[in-house]
Amino acid sequence: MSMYPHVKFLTSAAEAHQLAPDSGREIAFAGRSNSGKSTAINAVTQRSGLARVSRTPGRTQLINFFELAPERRLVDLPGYGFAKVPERVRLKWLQLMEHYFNVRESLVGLILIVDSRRGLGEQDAVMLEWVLARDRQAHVLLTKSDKLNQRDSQRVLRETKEACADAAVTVQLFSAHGKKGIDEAQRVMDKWLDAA
Ligand SMILES: Nc1nc2c(ncn2[C@@H]2O[C@H](COP(=O)(O)OP(=O)(O)OP(=O)(O)O)[C@@H](O)[C@H]2O)c(=O)[nH]1
Ligand SMILES: [Mg+2]
Repeated sequence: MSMYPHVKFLTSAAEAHQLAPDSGREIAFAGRSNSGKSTAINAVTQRSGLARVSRTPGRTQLINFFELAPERRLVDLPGYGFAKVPERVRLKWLQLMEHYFNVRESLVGLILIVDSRRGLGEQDAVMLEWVLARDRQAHVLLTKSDKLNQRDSQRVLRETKEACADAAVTVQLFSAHGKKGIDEAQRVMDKWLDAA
């Protein structure tokens, strides 16, 4: 059963002044375009239609806020790393993200979504730096692990743990399609949100 039966879409922000009120606690989901962010949000909230899943990478250029319970939110940050995005769009993304990570008091942790077939990228490392600089925690989901065999998934898990050798970062394998690692991700989120 869903831990958050009343989860609902709250608001979208394209500009800094449109962010949801900064109170309570929230967890941000970030990752490359097409890494499986929206699918992961749907899996951990057990609501298949909550965050839109697109086959066209980079479509989500908004910060989308979802309310899990009063004063408890999930945030779907716009994806990055999509080659066809114009420079002007990329700069706007950068400004909005820097603003978000700088000001957000209610942010308790970052769930970083990384396609397990690609591994941790440069921009992923920057996201981790931003959140660690604010003394927040991070949890990496190596998504789409159903696409890898046992040996390769264990290798990418080990390599990612080595690359994220900071006490505030944890890493796990995840597959929304294979229903793998959903409980583990939910436990981390519940702990961060103080819901357990
Ligand atoms: N095999 C497999 N495919 C997945 C999994 N999770 C997501 N996908 C697929 O990956 C594609 C992108 O998923 P999204 O959830 O839309 O990714 P996103 O990161 O939200 O993408 P943007 O919002 O466009 O940046 C879709 O075609 C999904 O069906 C998974 O666990 N396994
Ligand atoms: Mg998405």
